[in-house]
Amino acid sequence: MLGACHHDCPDTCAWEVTVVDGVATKLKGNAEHPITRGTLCPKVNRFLDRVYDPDRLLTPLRRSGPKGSGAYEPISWDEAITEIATQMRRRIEAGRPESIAQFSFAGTQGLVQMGVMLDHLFDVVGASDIYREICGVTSWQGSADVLGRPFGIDPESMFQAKTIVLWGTNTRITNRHLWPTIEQARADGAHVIVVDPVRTDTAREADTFIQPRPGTDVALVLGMLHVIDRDGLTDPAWLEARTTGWDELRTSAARWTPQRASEACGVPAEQIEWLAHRMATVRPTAVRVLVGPEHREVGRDILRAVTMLPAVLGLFNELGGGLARSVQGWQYTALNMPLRSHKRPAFNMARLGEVLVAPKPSDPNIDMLFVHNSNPASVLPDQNRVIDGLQREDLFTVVIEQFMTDTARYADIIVPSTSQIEHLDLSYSWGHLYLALNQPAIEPAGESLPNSEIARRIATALGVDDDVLHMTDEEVIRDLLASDHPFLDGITYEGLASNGWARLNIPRDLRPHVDDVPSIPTGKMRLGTLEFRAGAETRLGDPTRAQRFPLELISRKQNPKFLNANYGGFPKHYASSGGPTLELDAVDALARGIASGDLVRIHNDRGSLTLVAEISEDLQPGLTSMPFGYWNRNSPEGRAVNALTNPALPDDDRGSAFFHETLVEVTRLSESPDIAR
Ligand SMILES: Nc1nc2c(c(=O)[nH]1)N[C@H]1C(S)=C(S)[C@@H](COP(=O)(O)OP(=O)(O)OC[C@H]3O[C@@H](n4cnc5c(=O)[nH]c(N)nc54)[C@H](O)[C@@H]3O)O[C@H]1N2
Ligand SMILES: Nc1nc2c(c(=O)[nH]1)N[C@H]1C(S)=C(S)[C@@H](COP(=O)(O)OP(=O)(O)OC[C@H]3O[C@@H](n4cnc5c(=O)[nH]c(N)nc54)[C@H](O)[C@@H]3O)O[C@H]1N2
Ligand code: SF4
Ligand SMILES: [Mo]
Repeated sequence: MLGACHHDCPDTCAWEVTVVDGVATKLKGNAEHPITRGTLCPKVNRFLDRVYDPDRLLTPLRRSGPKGSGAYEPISWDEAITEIATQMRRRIEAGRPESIAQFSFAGTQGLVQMGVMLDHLFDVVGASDIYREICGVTSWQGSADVLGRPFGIDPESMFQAKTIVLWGTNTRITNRHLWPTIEQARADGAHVIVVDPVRTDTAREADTFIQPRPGTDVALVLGMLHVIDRDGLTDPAWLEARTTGWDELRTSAARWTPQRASEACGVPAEQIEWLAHRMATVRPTAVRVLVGPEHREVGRDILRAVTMLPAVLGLFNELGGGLARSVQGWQYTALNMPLRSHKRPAFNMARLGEVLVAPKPSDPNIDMLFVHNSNPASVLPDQNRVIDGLQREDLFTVVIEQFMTDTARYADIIVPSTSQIEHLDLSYSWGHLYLALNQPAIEPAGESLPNSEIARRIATALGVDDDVLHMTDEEVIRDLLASDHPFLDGITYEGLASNGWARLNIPRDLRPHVDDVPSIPTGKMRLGTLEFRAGAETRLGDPTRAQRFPLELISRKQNPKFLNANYGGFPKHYASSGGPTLELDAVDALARGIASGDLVRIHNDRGSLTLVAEISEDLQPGLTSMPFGYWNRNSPEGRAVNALTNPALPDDDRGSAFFHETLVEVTRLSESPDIAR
């Protein structure tokens, strides 16, 4: 049976499931799919083990012990739905539907199971929503500051590039199916450059690795712009016709000699000069970004600065060049996306802990939490407060899940959801321009149900009479495809069902922002003043705090067998070390008397963890790193890296939390690993 991966991964692979006597026996990448090219990835190669895992949740459950204890008893679907509907109705009838919060993210990216039905249900009910902005929105904003609606180039077109800059993205790990395109370009003479504060697996395979200090990319870009202007590397006709604000930008850059930029960002001045010249002169030049640098106070500034390079140099002019970012915008434009009410009260998802334990006057007063497609106890910053909130006795929590995650353990009712090979869905991609139809290959495990069906059952129990909530999954997909947008010309449900996938009908020679400027009213990219600043929780930004917590902590997606927190409870997916380690630079380790293998305590005033140290040559002095994705059970404290990370947000409560701007101290522990938090 033909299907597609549901993970929040830019690759959206198409797959084939072999089924024998109702049992899925083999899962393999679709060989015909131009991006998948027949292979999946180390996370998903053993996905069938996950589907048939003995710990899979198979019946609805009611809590039978204290919150967090994991003690549950099975109940019937009727009991579960009745209880959920009763709890919701009580709040709706009391005139406070906003005390119910829907909390969801991208556990599945299939459009039906990710949202359509449940979102609609909570829209109709008037429950509180969250700004689902932990990923991608800050990047979008930074690029939008320059490009208006920041449509990126087709990443597949990068095979034509001669210079490829992977700017703060760990392609080999996070976007592995782009690598063959990069290799193809390289075989044709392209030079691949990685800009990252960490020597990542991708950096190791690059032709040139550029290692700025964390959060200093704006200084690096200002130095490059200085060189670009000084050496006349711009095309005045392009700047005049296609941009505004070049005069302000060159004034900003005038003071940033390569020497000064080097002092701020740590990249040698000669390398700054070289990168500016290479990008400007050996073209087409593609700049690839995803989300890494966005998880910072200066994340939007960094993305804006990086987007200015293709704008100033006119890199969009040549096919294969320009800014290659998320292509979600193309996909959502093509599809007939359901209308959302957008009238619900909302708060930024990264503030869940605060909203539950110490709400601001403007926050809704939440006493019912409905979680699906997300694992907030694991993925959010401020983990200690998130868990304090989930422990509130007066909070009624419902979780739809496949496994007893860090979040599910605090639920009052857990209901089991189907896996991707058990339900129907339409998969879009933010890493390429292909749609895929995921058809169910086997019957649902145990009593599990698709999220959409759970929404329909709750709607029926609540007596909500609404057309959308009566639609079948197939009808929803047909409706998504029923737009008259030319990008969908020729793409039908039947065609997808027989072929599995289809490329959006976007001409391969379309140069976004050149042939078609879909977004900026003036048709001109916005440059303007650019300033380098440091985030508040960094060594430069807060020297006083840095005296107590002198190291910066980054928590990346570095495990090839993890996908966010999906596999962090599956020991077969762990790194060879057997669990998370804290990576330290040799200079910092020496100063603290720490050797590889020592037990250390990493802490700040938000939390503390005990784990094994590993001296790494991939970092730089002052920078530590811990992988994101391990479940909380992997430390003696029952917490993971997000117990330490910075939950601060932009003033308008929008965008990503500042995860990577986190100051910590690390100390060598003597004998006992047991410490209080
Ligand atoms: N420290 C640190 N924290 C981070 C990040 C980081 O880099 N560092 N990255 C951030 C980013 S970019 C992201 S996107 C978020 C990810 O945050 P989330 O989207 O919350 O994380 P996931 O682990 O991808 O998925 C959550 C859950 O969805 C469930 N799920 C899968 N399919 C279905 C389904 O069909 N139905 C239901 N009901 N559930 C399903 C899975 O079992 C899984 O437990 O984390 C953020 N947190
Ligand atoms: N194996 C695997 N693949 C995944 C995921 C996963 O968990 N595991 N998660 C998926 C998801 S949800 C997402 S959003 C994508 C994310 O994909 P990426 O954006 O590629 O991954 P990240 O690990 O978030 O960050 C990428 C890099 O940003 C760097 N970085 C941090 N701060 C800065 C900075 O100030 N400047 C610069 N230049 N670089 C900086 C980090 O060191 C890191 O190497 O990956 C997806 N793919
Ligand atoms: S997680 Fe990403 S790379 Fe792996 S199968 Fe899914 S879409 Fe492909
Ligand atoms: Mo993400």
